Amino acid sequence: MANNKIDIFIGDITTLDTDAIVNAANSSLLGGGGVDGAIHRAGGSEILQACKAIRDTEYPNGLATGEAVITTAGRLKANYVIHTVGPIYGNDADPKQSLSACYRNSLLLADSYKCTSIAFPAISTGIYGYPKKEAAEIAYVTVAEVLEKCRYIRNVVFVFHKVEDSLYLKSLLK
Ligand code: AR6
Repeated sequence: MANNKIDIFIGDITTLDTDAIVNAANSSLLGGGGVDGAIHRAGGSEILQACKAIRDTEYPNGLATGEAVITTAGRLKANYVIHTVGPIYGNDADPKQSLSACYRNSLLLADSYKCTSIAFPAISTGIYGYPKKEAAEIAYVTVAEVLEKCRYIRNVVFVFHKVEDSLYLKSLLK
């Protein structure tokens, strides 16, 4: 049962000491607002340098929606930051599929780095406008399914900035 591996945290994802934290980035990988801005501010310039290197060598046209890449976490307590690009709600042909891919690819990437724990923000639910309840459902269903395939991940933390945003996911864990 996946539920005993899933937790909820209310607050700032940059304070967590999970092996990996996930960043709701944009395709440029060069930073932005929201959780992306918070991670780059708290983690320092090492993260941006690593993102630039990945972009220059592997993704000159930017990272596609739903894909994920991994970098150092700089000064953060986490060991890695996984950068994924969520769908822009209303702009994406199949936002459900893309959002699910963000969770799947991030989780599998963390597992391939032998991470035992990972924290996710509510990808796409801020600036990118995804309805929060639908997004929480996709996050939960995807993570529960992909956890079955993970060898190392023992703990997934869903991070919400506000208590009210966490309630639906909390109801799914009961
Ligand atoms: N800790 C945890 N959650 C947070 C934090 C934080 N420090 N800050 C915000 N949230 P958003 P998106 C929540 O806008 O919708 C950036 O400019 C927030 O309440 O960060 O995927 C990127 O560069 C919301 O529920 O990400 C992209 O251009 C959730 O995190 C674009 O925004 C996601 O909000 C990505 O937009």
